[in-house]
Amino acid sequence: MQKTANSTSLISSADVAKILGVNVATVKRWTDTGKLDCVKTAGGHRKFLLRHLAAFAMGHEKYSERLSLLPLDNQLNLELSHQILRADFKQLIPYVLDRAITCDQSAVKTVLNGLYMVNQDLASIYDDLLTPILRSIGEMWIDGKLSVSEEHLASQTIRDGIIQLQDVVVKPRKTQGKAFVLTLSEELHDIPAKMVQHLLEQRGFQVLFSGQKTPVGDTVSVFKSFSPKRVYLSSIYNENADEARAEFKELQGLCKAYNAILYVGGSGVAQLELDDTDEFLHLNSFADVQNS
Ligand code: B12
Repeated sequence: MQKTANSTSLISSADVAKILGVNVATVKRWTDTGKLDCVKTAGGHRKFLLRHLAAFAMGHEKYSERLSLLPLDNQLNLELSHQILRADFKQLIPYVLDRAITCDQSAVKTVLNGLYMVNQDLASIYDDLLTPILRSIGEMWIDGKLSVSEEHLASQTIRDGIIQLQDVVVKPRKTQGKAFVLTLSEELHDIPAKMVQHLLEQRGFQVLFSGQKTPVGDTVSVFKSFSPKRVYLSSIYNENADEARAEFKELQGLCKAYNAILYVGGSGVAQLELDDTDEFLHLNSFADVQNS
């Protein structure tokens, strides 16, 4: 039977010992000393979530470099687990693209969770692994190699993999205030916005995620109720550039009125033909979001 750990799976002490390459007694001692978080069942058994392991791996490089991912997914073979350990994107890009096109959600989740667990930089997973894969899905659709519905299936498989990662991403206790992440009112592309959300949460921002098709004119209530310090607009495609530009101007006005810094990114920004007198910060990659 297929067994694939995802963000809500409860992992046993025995499997955690195998993953970290230590014995069960050590795992139990680490939970007692608080070095490794866990949850306890009614029967007092220790159980672990992926985010507990991710937090431990993030704080203990010695172990993250030699994690065994096999207990996490019984479909995983040694070669693939080594590609994840080495973050070998050259091999992983065609593999994940193929798994996305065949709607193999658990294979996509295993690669994303595995990369995050071995401390691979989240912005790099988004910039250097998932962006090329999503662009290839678009090219295959344009070249007629994928039908519209197959493009939907493949991109949604990636989107689901990203969304489940949200519960694995380690969020610092200290918060940095609120950040509002949106797309304009005619935009259906929200996968990059989800990536931005995770990167900001990983930095300690509380993210107000309104995602697809957000009518800017209606966001006054968000500024009033939540006073976000930062606003991130993701723009990938603008059906009507003039209307989109007018909406952008409205958003700019709101950011000015409510003292929020406006960040903009995405392949659709060029369509807005914004001139640099406009007060906003144009970011070109998820690494930029991480350093913004
Ligand atoms: C998935 C997808 C969809 C899905 C969206 C699902 C969802 N929930 O997101 C669906 C099926 C709904 C869809 C619909 C359409 N789509 Co579409 N879609 C895509 C696809 C395959 C991936 C989009 C994506 O997430 N890319 C990943 C991002 C990360 O890549 P990127 O933009 O290059 O990002 C880089 C930078 O821009 C930056 N970045 C990106 N976003 C952000 C945001 C911030 C804040 C920052 C700081 C940085 C940043 O970081 C990345 C660098 O590492 C693209 C192909 C492609 N090349 O992207 C087509 C694509 C964007 N779609 C396209 C089109 C034409 C459409 C439709 C009009 C098709 C139709 N006729 O119905 C509709 C329009 C819907 C609408 N009104 O928005 C075209 C757009 C062409 C253009 N720009 O003019 C593309 C490029 C396909 C193509 N090759 O032609 N689509």
